[in-house]
Amino acid sequence: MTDFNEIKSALVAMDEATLTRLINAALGEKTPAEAILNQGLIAGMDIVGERMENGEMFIPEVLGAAKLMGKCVEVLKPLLGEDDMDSAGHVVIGTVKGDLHDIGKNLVSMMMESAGFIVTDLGVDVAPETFIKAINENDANILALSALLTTTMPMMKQTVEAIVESGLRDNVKILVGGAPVTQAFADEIGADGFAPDAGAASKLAKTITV
Ligand code: B1M
Repeated sequence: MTDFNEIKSALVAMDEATLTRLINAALGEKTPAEAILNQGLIAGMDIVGERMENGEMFIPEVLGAAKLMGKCVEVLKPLLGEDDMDSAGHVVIGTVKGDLHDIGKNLVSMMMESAGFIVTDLGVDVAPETFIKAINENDANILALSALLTTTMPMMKQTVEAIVESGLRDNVKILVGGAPVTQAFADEIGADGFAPDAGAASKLAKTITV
């Protein structure tokens, strides 16, 4: 009988050997891969996100847990139907044009994937037209924009405006974040939400798509 709490704890503790053993045992017992993902790994990452928000876990640990989660997802992926992976939605994410910072954005990307989203990560220095192309091609329902420089924050506004002009605004929820970004700025540029950190971003993405 699979104990999902053990899987959650091993992920939060970043105990790769135990986690691998538990997942293999669960698969051996014919526990469905989607149950391992949802009740074990995603539930574990929810705890990581909460600890990050509370200042109980720090960036290197969160990155470590997210990377470990990614490894486990790779193992489970062939056993999951596409519908299971798609259930949370499709996120297009990138750091806006002119900005090369990607550490925080990568963390958001990983947390979104860990929360069950399919993520198309466009990298850094992403122009508005590139975001628009990716939203169209992937039929994305969430756009996540990152900016670390006060000088590139106006590019977030330009990106939102370009999406309005493209006619796609009603198709996507736009979330923004990055060290200099605030809720007030998100409101000002007409974004749908702001998240101060990666845990909050994946939580917000989940609630906003419901
Ligand atoms: Co740069 N840099 N940098 N830098 N850099 C800052 C941002 C700066 C604050 C440093 C400083 O002066 N104190 C400053 C900006 C000042 C300002 O605008 N007010 C600065 C500067 C000036 C510059 C250059 C202009 C320096 C120069 O060349 N003269 C230059 C600009 C290059 C460019 O982008 N065009 C530059 C370059 C670089 C490096 C390339 C050397 C490197 C980036 C490497 C990389 O990313 N691969 C770098 C770094 C590392 C930093 C600092 C030190 C660290 C940033 C970081 O990775 N933090 C940074 C100082 C600082 O922030 N303390 C600084 C860790 C990361 C996990 O946090 O990115 O905030 P963060 O992400 C968080 C949240 O913000 C949030 O979740 C993440 C996880 O919790 N979040 C989102 C982020 N994106 C989100 C998207 C969402 C939601 C939440 O969507 C929904």
